[in-house]
Amino acid sequence: MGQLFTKLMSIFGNKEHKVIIVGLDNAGKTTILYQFLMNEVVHTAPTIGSNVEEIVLRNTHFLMWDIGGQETLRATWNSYYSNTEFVILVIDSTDRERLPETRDELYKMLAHEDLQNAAVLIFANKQDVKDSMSASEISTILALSAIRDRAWHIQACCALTGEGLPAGLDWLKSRVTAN
Ligand SMILES: Nc1nc2c(ncn2[C@@H]2O[C@H](COP(=O)(O)OP(=O)(O)OP(=O)(O)O)[C@@H](O)[C@H]2O)c(=O)[nH]1
Ligand SMILES: [Mg+2]
Repeated sequence: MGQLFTKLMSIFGNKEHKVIIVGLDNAGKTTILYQFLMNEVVHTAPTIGSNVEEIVLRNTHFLMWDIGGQETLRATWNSYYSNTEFVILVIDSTDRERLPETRDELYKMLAHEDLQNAAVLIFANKQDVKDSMSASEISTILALSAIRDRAWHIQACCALTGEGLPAGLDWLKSRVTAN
């Protein structure tokens, strides 16, 4: 009965897909979440804890958790991992210095047992800033091509204009359909 209910829910598009949005502080996670929700730029303050919103894309429901990225908060990220289908990793493409720190956080997450089935979408954010790193440069530094045990995708974007965000959401949706 439970299984039938789940099946019917998925046929009618009501299943909620859990997404966590992670990345270092100041990457633009909260800005992206509210662009998804309202198509506008909200004034943000550093997130302490998390924000959660339901984003609906053509009948597919995503429950998105935007988690604070300050160093002291990163130890709490794993309390959000269970039942996560998608990880969105947001990168400040102007922050060359801390890209190795992001890489460490990424590989720590990928090794976590609760995320073994999660696909990963990487947003190379802040592409509007001159001299920001390109998506392919970031991809090389993060060694993304070495990730073979799950689906991943990198997308250049600018959370202030929203450019690149719909393409990222489309990728999430395509993965839902693929599963
Ligand atoms: N130029 C530019 N600034 C951006 C962009 N996206 C976000 N910002 C700015 O970056 C700053 C941090 O954005 P937030 O969304 O609060 O960052 P966060 O990742 O949620 O940070 P924490 O909550 O501390 O983890 C804000 O001043 C945003 O306006 C972008 O695409 N381009
Ligand atoms: Mg935030």
